[in-house]
Amino acid sequence: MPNRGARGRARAQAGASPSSIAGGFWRREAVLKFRSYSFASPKDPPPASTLLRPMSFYITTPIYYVNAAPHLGHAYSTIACDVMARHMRQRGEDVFFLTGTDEHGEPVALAAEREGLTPQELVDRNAPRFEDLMPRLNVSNDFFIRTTDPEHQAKVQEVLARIRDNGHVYEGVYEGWYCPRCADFKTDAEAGDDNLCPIHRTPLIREKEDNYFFRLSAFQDELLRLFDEQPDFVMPRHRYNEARSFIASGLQDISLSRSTFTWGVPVPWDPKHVFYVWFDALLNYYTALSYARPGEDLTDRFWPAQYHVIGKDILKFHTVFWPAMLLAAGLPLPQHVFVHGFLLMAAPKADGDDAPELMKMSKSMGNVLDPFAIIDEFGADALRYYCMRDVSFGQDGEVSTARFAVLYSSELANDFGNLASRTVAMVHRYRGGVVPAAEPDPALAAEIDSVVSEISGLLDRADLTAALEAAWLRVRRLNRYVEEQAPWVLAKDEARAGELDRVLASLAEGLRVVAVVLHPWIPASVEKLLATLGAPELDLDGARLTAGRLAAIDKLEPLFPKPK
Ligand code: ME8
Repeated sequence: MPNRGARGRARAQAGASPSSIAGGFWRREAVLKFRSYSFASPKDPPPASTLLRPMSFYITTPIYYVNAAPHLGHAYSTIACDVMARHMRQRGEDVFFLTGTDEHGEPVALAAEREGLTPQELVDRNAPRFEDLMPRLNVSNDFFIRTTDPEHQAKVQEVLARIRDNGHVYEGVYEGWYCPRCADFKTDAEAGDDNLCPIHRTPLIREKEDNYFFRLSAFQDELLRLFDEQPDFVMPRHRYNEARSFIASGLQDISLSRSTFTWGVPVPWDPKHVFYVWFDALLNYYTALSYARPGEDLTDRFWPAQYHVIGKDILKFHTVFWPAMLLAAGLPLPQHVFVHGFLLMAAPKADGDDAPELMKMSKSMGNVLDPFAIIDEFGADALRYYCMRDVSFGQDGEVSTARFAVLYSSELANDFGNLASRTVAMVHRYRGGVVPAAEPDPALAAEIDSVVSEISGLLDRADLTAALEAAWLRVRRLNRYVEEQAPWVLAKDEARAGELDRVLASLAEGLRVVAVVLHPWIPASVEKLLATLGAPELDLDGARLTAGRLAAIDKLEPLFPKPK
């Protein structure tokens, strides 16, 4: 088996995050936050030795199945995590951001068989499509895990053997319904009268096989206690309620292994079995830390995760199975599972009716927006902005190419692009390309500066849409300021030169500050703009209007040009 870990390690170093951004204010805030939740031990205050260290912030996307091509839904979760990771780095936190691919299980084995390939050949061909998506999206992941990495597999065996040693595994026979497309077992109630998968509407398979079982039922009370004690364990609230009622309705033991196919991580105590793909997959969040950096184990530094970000389709696995597994292994639990909604897109109705129906974007429905095509035409920033702006994070939302085009031109090109162009142009026209060292307008400064703490508070709760809106309010405020102050009028009157200096300094500095806070959403455009302003620093400590911060600036090409 090729050493995928080594390939990933090379990427991990190339994509390593800037770690030395100063962050005095944020560090003070960090020490007030209790970062790890360990169900086994009471919440103690952090030890004094951590007081001067940045807070570690570990965030993960789901790992994606490789038996289909990546689509905008995958890009969506990944961009969301990237926004949070980049923001935390701006606060000076110690960030680790993980994404990757889920490569075992029956669906992959079946897809390989259909194509006349071995499963390994299939995953080696398809995983790079996902890995290549990351730089195209300008995503700053610190590692890309593949569940076929030998280091991952060894760690999965170690943790699951520990769960068995702890008495939570027994041997039995599974008889019931199974959906190969979900890689999930279904209860009789879910199978209904027609024995169809409630998600895919395809026939379920009646399975009878020897399995090892995980004693999920034994964790019901502990899980309920976790939910009661940590009401933000699952976010947003309606997903918390959904997960809690699933637990409260009674938990059944679940299959831990499969014995009718071999494409998976072998069960070390009985190699006729492979682990059920979800146990292998969920553990990626934990195993990656042990080998993402050559010769270094990052587990103590980053475990437990602050945020697992997932779509609502995999809520049960992450909010019920996963914490139960960690409790069974005696490992600390993540702080938050944030469950976002689906991107929906109009799809032709199956019955040939003309009126399209809004459906979850998915390959099998044929209603997929191709992220690569959008990036080719408009750039990654435009895609990133659109995804975070148009669909309220945590809710379902419709996406369409028409709406994308509207927001590109009205918000990115007009609101932000024009603010940048005209600010830079006026500094050149009226002051020879040098930003005056005047004191910025205090009223405006107060309105703009408050964006930093506002966004930080919102992103602590993963409220990505509201945080972007908070930044955009300031973009609009600066555009209004231009109209209110009318620098072109001031420029006609030599006696008002001081006023013009102040207006230009306020605008240029205001633009710099909103650009810095917008960096997580539209990093390439912001870097281009900040380079023009001669102020490339991204740390949030420096994101406040400051006299004399800017001096000579360059000319600026349009940030969001009309598409070709
Ligand atoms: O479920 N809208 O992988 P997967 C929003 N391997 N997000 C979407 C989406 C849509 N229309 N479609 C997909 C798996 N997603 C497992 C996960 S994790 C240990 C194992 C996103 O390739 C969303 O995050 O089916 C969803 O949860 C995930 O892709 C499912 O990806």
